[in-house]
Formats: sequence, C-alpha cells, structure tokens
Amino acid sequence: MSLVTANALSIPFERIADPAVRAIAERVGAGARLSRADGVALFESPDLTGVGVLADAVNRAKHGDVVTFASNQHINPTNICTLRTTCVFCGYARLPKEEGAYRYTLDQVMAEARTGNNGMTKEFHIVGGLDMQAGLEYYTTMFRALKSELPNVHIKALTAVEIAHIARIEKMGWSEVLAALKEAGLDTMPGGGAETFSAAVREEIARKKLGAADYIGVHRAAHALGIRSNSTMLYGHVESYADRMEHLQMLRDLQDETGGFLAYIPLAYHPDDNDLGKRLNRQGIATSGVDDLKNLAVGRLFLDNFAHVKSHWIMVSPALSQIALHYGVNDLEGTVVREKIYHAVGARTQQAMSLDDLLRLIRGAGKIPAERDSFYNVIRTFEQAEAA
Ligand code: V47
Ligand code: SF4
Repeated sequence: MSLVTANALSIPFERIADPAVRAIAERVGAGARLSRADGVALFESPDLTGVGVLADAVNRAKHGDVVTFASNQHINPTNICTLRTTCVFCGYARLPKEEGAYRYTLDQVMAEARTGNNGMTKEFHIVGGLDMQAGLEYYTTMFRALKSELPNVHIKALTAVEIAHIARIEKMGWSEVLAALKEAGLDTMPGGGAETFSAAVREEIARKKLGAADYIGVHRAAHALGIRSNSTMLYGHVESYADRMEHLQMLRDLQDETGGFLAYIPLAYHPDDNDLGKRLNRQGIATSGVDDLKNLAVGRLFLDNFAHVKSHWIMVSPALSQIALHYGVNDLEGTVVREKIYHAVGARTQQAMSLDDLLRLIRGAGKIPAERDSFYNVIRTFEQAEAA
C-alpha cells in the first residue's frame, strides 16, 4: 500500500510571471513533454519562482506533501584511481603511491559498516576509485561479508564507471560482472560517474572516463538484470544549458526504454581542492542557489518519467535542500555517516544529520517526513511532531 496520495495536477498560473515559462506551463498542463529547447528556456528565464511553482505542481501531483529520506551510510573503500590526473574536478582520488592513498581491507570495511549509525543504517552506498587492485573478487567478497553479517542492509554500490573498470581488468562483459555482483549481494547501483555527458565537456573535465553511451550502456545492462539504479548530472563547471539538456535527454530516453532508474540527483560542482577549480579561478565560489534550484526544478519537469528527484544536502546545504522541497524535490539524501568524497573538494556542510534534524528540516518546509526503503517504498511517515 502506498502511503503517498497523488493529486491532480494544479498549476498556479498566476504565480508565473515570465510568458515563456507560462507557455511551457500550459503545455505541461496539457500533458505534453518538455523539449530540450523548453529546458534551455527554463534555465534562461529570470522567473525562478515561475519555474519553481511549475516544478512544485508536478511534484505535488506525484507525491502530495510527502518528502522521503533513507538512512544510509557511505563507505568509500578505496581512493586509488587510474583517472586521478584526468578527472580534473575530483579532489578525492590518489595515485597508488601518493600521500593519503588508501584501500580498505575487508576487516576495515566491516569495522566501518558495523558503526552502523547506531542501528539507523538501512543502506550502504559504496563507491570508490578505479583501483587496479580492487577487482571483481574484492567486491564480491565484501558484499558477501556485508550480507552475511548485516543481511537486512541494502547494498547500493559501484557506479557505471567502476563496473566498466572491473569488466576491463577482469576481461569480462558488463553483464557478466553485474550478474556476479548481484549474486554476491549488490541490490542497486548509484548514479555517479555521469558527470556531464557532452563529449566536449568530458574531454575538458573527465578525459579518458567512460563515455556517455557506455555509461548509459552499463545502466541498460543493469536494468536488464533487474538491478535498478540512480542517475546524476554534475553541473556548474564548464557546461552550457544545451549540454545539460542533452544529458537529461539521454537519461529520459533510457528511462523510456527500461524504466529502471529510481531517482535523478543533480550534483553541484564544488571547486575547492581540485585542478578544475584552480584552472577556472573558482576556488571558494560554489554554484549559486538559483542554479541549484533550477537544476532540481528542470530535472523534475523534463524527466517526466522519473518518480523521484533527490537533493543532496551535503553538496548544496541543508538550508537550500529545504527550500528545494518547493522546487520539485521529493527526496533528501538522508543521514550519512562519515562522508568523505565531498569534503575533499570543499563542501563545508556538516557530515551527518540526525533523524531529529532531518525531521525538523522537512516539517519546517510544511511537508510530511517519511522514511523510505531503498526502492522508495514508504516505511513510515512522521505525520505529527512529537511534543517538545
Ligand atoms: O560522479 C566528484 C561527484 C559523484 C566532485 O546515486 C563531485 O544515490 C561535486 O554520484 N564537486 C559521485 N561533485 C557521487 C554520486 C552520488 C551522490 C549521492 C547519491 C547518489 C545516488 C550518487 O560525485 C561523481 C562526481 O559527479 N563529484 N567530485 C566535485 N568536485
Ligand atoms: Fe576516479 Fe571517480 Fe575521482 Fe574520476 S571522479 S578520479 S573516476 S574517483
């Protein structure tokens, strides 16, 4: 049974000032799909409120006032990565002999997993670098051990880029690797590694990284095996609005084909402590709040075949994520234990949020908090604030 009540689409046209956004809203009201040009027009519009209320209307029609979260725990087993010098936006990766390089042993992974956020953890989000010493067996052994000791914890692990890396070093096909990982305990895949699909942008910020068609190909292979996955887009670096829309189009097309994506998560580029930030002279200058909200809202509107749009509060701050709940977002990245990747590139936000803080944040936006499982089924809602 779904605890979420969907509503009829009701667009407050009177709150949309820009005629270009209003014209798009009329088409959305008539059930039409947005074109890429519509997406560019929404990014270009000065009417942030208009874009927001439209995305909010679409979101409310799907999810009512319910905002979900999951209690997950990030584990980053290795920061050793063959693309360390060519993914110029990444501040996390190290070469094998570089200071700060690490690869966890199984015991270290298990010790970190056992911390378990006081029993709150329901999902492990496991991603890391493209480490030549971390092949299929490294991960199948890890997943088996995790499932044997913590059988109820969901494993969301390995980006498409890591799957392709394992396939390459093991001389196996993507599907073969995915099937072996699934058998060992992999439940779903995260959306990382997408960056921005445009070939020109990839050449500039992520040369040598798995290309767009192959990222899509790995997700297609996963979906065919019943492994659902998330999708992301890294924005706010050198990409244009047209690049963003090309990216969203590829995600929407695959979703039309497989229906295997669970959620879309735009990721705000952080410029500190990475080569790209230095090259762009952007250190200390993160994405703007307006652009963060626009990316979430346009994602909600263009990806009409996606149920869930998630704001990652570690990247954009809890305060902005709270406001984003009125811009098309229905899910927040939940309590996170000892998160590392973003704090290596300048995220200044707290590293974990308690359940109480998360509930306060969602209720403060006038929404109903609900804990979900990793497939976005609502487990329990928190309708009323407990007496103080
Ligand atoms: O692909 C790396 C990004 C991603 C930077 O699927 C950076 O549920 C900003 O995809 N500034 C990995 N971002 C994380 C990811 C993710 C996060 C939360 C939830 C899910 C999910 C997936 O992190 C990478 C890259 O796009 N990243 N460096 C940076 N300087
Ligand atoms: Fe490696 Fe991923 Fe960082 Fe690129 S973004 S250097 S693939 S860890």
